[in-house]
Amino acid sequence: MNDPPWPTSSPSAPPTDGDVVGACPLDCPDGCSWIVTVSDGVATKLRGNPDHPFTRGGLCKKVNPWLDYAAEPGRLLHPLRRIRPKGPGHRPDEAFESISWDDALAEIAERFSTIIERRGPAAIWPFAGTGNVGWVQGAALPAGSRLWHHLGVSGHQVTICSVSGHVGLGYSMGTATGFDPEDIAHAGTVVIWGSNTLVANQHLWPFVEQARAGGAPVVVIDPVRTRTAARADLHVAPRVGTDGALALGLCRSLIRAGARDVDFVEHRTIGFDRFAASVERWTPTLTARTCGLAVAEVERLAEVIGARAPLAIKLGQGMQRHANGGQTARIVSCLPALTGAFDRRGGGLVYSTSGPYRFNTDRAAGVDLGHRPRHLAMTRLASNLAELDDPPVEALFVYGANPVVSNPDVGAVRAGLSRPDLFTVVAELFHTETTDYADIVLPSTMQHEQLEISDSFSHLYVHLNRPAVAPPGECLPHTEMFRRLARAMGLDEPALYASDLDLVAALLDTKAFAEAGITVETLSVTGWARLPETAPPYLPFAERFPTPSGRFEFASEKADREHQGLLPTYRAPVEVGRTDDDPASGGYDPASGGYDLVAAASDWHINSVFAGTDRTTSRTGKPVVTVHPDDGERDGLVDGADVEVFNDRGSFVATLRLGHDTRPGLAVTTKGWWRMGVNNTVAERDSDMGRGAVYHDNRVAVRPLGSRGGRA
Ligand SMILES: Nc1nc2c(c(=O)[nH]1)N[C@H]1C(S)=C(S)[C@@H](COP(=O)(O)OP(=O)(O)OC[C@H]3O[C@@H](n4cnc5c(=O)[nH]c(N)nc54)[C@H](O)[C@@H]3O)O[C@H]1N2
Ligand SMILES: Nc1nc2c(c(=O)[nH]1)N[C@H]1C(S)=C(S)[C@@H](COP(=O)(O)OP(=O)(O)OC[C@H]3O[C@@H](n4cnc5c(=O)[nH]c(N)nc54)[C@H](O)[C@@H]3O)O[C@H]1N2
Ligand code: SF4
Ligand SMILES: [Mo]
Repeated sequence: MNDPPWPTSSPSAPPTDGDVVGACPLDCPDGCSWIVTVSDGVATKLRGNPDHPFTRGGLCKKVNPWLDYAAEPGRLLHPLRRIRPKGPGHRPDEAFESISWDDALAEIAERFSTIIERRGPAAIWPFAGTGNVGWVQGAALPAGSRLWHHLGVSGHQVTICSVSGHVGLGYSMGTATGFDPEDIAHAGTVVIWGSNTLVANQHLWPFVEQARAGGAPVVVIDPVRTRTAARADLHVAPRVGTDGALALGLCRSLIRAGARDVDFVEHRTIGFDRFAASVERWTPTLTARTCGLAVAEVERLAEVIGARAPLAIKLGQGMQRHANGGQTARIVSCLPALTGAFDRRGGGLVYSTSGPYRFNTDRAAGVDLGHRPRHLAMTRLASNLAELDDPPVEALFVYGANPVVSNPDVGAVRAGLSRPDLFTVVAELFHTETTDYADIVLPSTMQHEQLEISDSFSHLYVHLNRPAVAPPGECLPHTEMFRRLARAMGLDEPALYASDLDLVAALLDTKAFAEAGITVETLSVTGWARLPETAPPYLPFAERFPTPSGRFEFASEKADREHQGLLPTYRAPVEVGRTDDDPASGGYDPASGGYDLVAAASDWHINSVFAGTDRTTSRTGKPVVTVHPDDGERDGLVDGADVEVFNDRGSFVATLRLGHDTRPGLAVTTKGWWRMGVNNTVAERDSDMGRGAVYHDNRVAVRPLGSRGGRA
């Protein structure tokens, strides 16, 4: 039971001295390559890898103090067992006692085995989040897949982040993987749509500036005047959730202005005529009214995006966190199709570069070991805990996830996690609001202490992250936790005991990697390599689109069969973006008060990582919510005062700021804060496609703290 977690002489063994290449594990598009300097077995310095073509030696202000973060006094170092009732009522040092790994694993094995015997394996739900998005330890595969397949437990759908956009773009483009983000430097016009690039994807920015230097105007479409929007040549701020209408209006204008690439549309697309007929109703007047813009703004935007080819759209995740998010992404992709931009370097659309089939994930995940009886949506944690029977969820294994902060409808999540019959294991780095509900807490390694392979959703490189130092205390990588759990459960399937190096080898076991000469050994030296079959200039659609017809599909029979409409069509969001005069909108009267709420990426944390320890909060200050001064005056809100933001689902408290960087009727804050509870107010509803979350489709009211009144 007490074997050292590492084989001793291989790329997975930490050295005593020297520089070790690795990569940031966080759920950030940039996927930075890094170098850790080790001296006498201690990590003394972390810096960006200057050789990396996309991240070019940079990290970010969140991750620069990574080694300090790893050494914070609150770091979990030993397994813990709960000795007080679940919930936030007790400090962690009162709520838990330290136990040995053997005792922790024996208890988990015993509970899991009993549950499997009584209810069947589907009663166990491995709940993997995006705290680490690598392919060995993280959420990408996720870690433990072989054990989960072998046991036949419930499957876990990571619906929390980007799925609606993936499904929506799948109908039109066949994939959400678009152009090489580096190629945005070659764009004729850059449109950054629903992405706060300077905050959430900062290493893309130099390539945007390169395009600008070449004459490309930079357009940002975001209801908020973000830092990125402030740097644009043109910023258009539609009402939240109305981008689909805006894109349809732009398609109509481009068609009418003769900006269509006739050859591309004829030979590389299907359904254009029907699509063109369907957008006729989206006059600049209807578009402007639906989106809360001036007609002249819509016309100007159409002019700018039609003027210089090729058109490059960087689509962010923000604009698909809505009830209509999938359809919106699908509509936006029609713009570069109209102008034939997909065929040119620096043209088209990019949402995410993470194509799922680059690694041999089936082998690494052990899909041949068993099947998963059902698949549970991550963002439906509360309702799944409350409502499922046949069988109910009786055990959760939570790793790299902090659902009490990150999930929608946190009040209902807390209620579910409080169920006395639920057995919850949480593997973590620190105590979180989620460990408040754990029966057993397991201490995890951090990236510089483990072997990992990763890629990115904004570049086309693969990384090997070598462990630089031995783990502190009794921390273990997830993979080792699952090997030991398998042993504690008495399982004898050899595939469950594959080493981390075996898992890396399984991931790289494809013809494409072999032909490109990319192996563990080569990656151990450089830390990164260009993904096979993506040599620049990378034009993913040069021959065909991976759709059923092989063409870009303005009209999609697949979408039609799946009840998503043959043609992309605008539907109003459920809670936000309502207008008093658009019949499709639910008839909201802006004079009556209430706010659309957007809680997007913060500069200082990445989701809930770095958001909770004393040192990080001393840098970040308190959470802020910004509203327009006109609204503030109407609602009696004072700059700098604490306010309560609420709706019938719940509330949170933040410091009010009055600012012109938001539109009237829109309140803006950031996600990830611990003990703030922004997601108390968010509904646990599915978006239109892929069961995605609807974080920015949220209606709230704001009132001075301690007062009553106001309505959502
Ligand atoms: N209101 C609102 N809410 C949102 C969003 C939004 O836009 N608005 N965005 C959503 C999105 S896009 C996402 S991806 C989710 C993310 O939500 P989650 O899946 O919960 O992921 P994170 O908050 O990134 O990290 C979760 C936990 O992982 C832990 N962790 C980090 N590294 C490791 C590790 O190596 N091992 C282990 N065991 N733990 C680790 C961290 O300490 C942290 O507590 O949040 C969503 N929540
Ligand atoms: N610093 C930092 N970086 C991060 C993260 C972080 O928490 N902090 N999170 C990471 C993760 S998990 C992800 S998924 C990505 C997400 O990063 P982004 O793709 O940038 O997504 P969001 O932060 O949700 O929102 C981006 C922008 O969309 C805007 N937006 C919201 N609703 C709408 C809409 O209806 N229309 C339009 N046009 N815009 C809208 C918001 O105002 C916001 O400025 O970033 C990653 N990078
Ligand atoms: S969080 Fe993003 S920008 Fe910061 S180091 Fe990690 S990958 Fe790079
Ligand atoms: Mo995300």
